[in-house]
Amino acid sequence: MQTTVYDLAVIGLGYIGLPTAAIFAAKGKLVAGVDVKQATVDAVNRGEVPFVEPDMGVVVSGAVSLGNLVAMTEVPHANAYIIAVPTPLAEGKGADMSYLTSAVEALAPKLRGGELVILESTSPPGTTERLAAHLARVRPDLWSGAGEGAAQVHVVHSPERVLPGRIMIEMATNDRVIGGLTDEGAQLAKKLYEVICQGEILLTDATTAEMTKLVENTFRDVNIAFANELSVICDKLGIDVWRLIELANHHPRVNVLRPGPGVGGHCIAVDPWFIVDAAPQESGLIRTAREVNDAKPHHVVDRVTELLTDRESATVAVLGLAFKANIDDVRESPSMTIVQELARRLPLATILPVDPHVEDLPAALKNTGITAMHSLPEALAAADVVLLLVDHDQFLAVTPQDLEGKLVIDTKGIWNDRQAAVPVQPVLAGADSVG
Ligand code: SAJ
Repeated sequence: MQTTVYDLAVIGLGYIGLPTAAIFAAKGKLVAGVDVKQATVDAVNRGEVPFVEPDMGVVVSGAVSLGNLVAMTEVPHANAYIIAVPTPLAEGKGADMSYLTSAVEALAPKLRGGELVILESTSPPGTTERLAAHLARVRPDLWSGAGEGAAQVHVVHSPERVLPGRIMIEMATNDRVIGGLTDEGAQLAKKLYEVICQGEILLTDATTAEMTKLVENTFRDVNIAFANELSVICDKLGIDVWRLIELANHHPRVNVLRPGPGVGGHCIAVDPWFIVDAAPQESGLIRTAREVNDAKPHHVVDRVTELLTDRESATVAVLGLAFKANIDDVRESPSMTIVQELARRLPLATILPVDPHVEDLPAALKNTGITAMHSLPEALAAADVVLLLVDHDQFLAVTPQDLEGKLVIDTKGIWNDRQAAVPVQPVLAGADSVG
């Protein structure tokens, strides 16, 4: 029996793999989406997206109903493969490559020669070369000079760079970097991505492509660390950090980013460690920036506890659990650390978490003594302290009257205009300017 050979198989149907598969399918390619989770495969085959991302639902359901996108748990035969599995942080701050290793092991037996294998997962320098070496080891029949007449498999790296919340737009319009182990491989990948990418396609070697992705997120991390450190300095010196940054940014060559409660998400808080791991002696600044950003949630907790030295049984409304505005993703969110530590350091306080995008209390908060999420009006009415951690649109609508008589810590600087209305007990600096 003739088995289907797909134009493309995308391995890993998460935040990157699923939209990639769906967009190629919508452009007319016959695409297999592969995931180890049966529930994900079933959801995609029903035309559903198993997570929240604007505009993705219609593309996925369209591609599935056209018959161009089929999800499965087994890797099929395909002319091209895109690997988009997680490469999270391992103990000791290196990368956990176990998902990638499993994907390569599942893929290797399916190769027939001449295929394109693209690694999209964010990866430490040298990963693409190691991936090719792994395939060559397990399939020597398909490698250069080995099998008589067998075409070589082309391995390339093309890092994803889309922003959660804007994935569908950025996947089509962002420039794309492609790093090949051979020029031929890079050219083949370019031809494939031209189907979905309207941005510029830039070719380089695989290790430079790997570093490009890490450097983009590290650039952001280092710059956010500068803003976060400024906010801590300003708390000590009694300066409004938001006004300070606004003034400094009037200079034509200065653009300080925004401080916050810390850096969350699975990218910016993770990727710099891959550089530190690859060159520990040479990455002092990058390591320090990570440490500054990781320390920021603890600084926020210090400020709350300083405010409450005489009122340990106060009620604290915590506004925002997601790792950034207007999304529902709480993984690696600084809010998790802050709420856990508040519960530990203020055992007599009542903590009321609020997040319009998070319905159930996240698992990470289950052992804190907190039992439920709360609505914004309910938490504001009960609170002695209002701690703002995320700039969700809903929180912009909080009025000076809502905050009257309360101690306010606004880590995102969205309520600057209402400082005069808020009776804050300053500890060194004005507590309402804590960034
Ligand atoms: N943050 C600040 N201050 C700022 C900007 C951000 O504290 O001025 C915080 C956010 O609140 C959040 C964290 O940083 O906790 C990260 O948010 P983000 O929106 O900057 O980035 P991510 O993690 O959602 O997505 C990043 C993007 N990378 C860059 O902008 C260089 C995206 O393009 C990447 O594709 C993504 O990482 C990824 O997958 O690597």
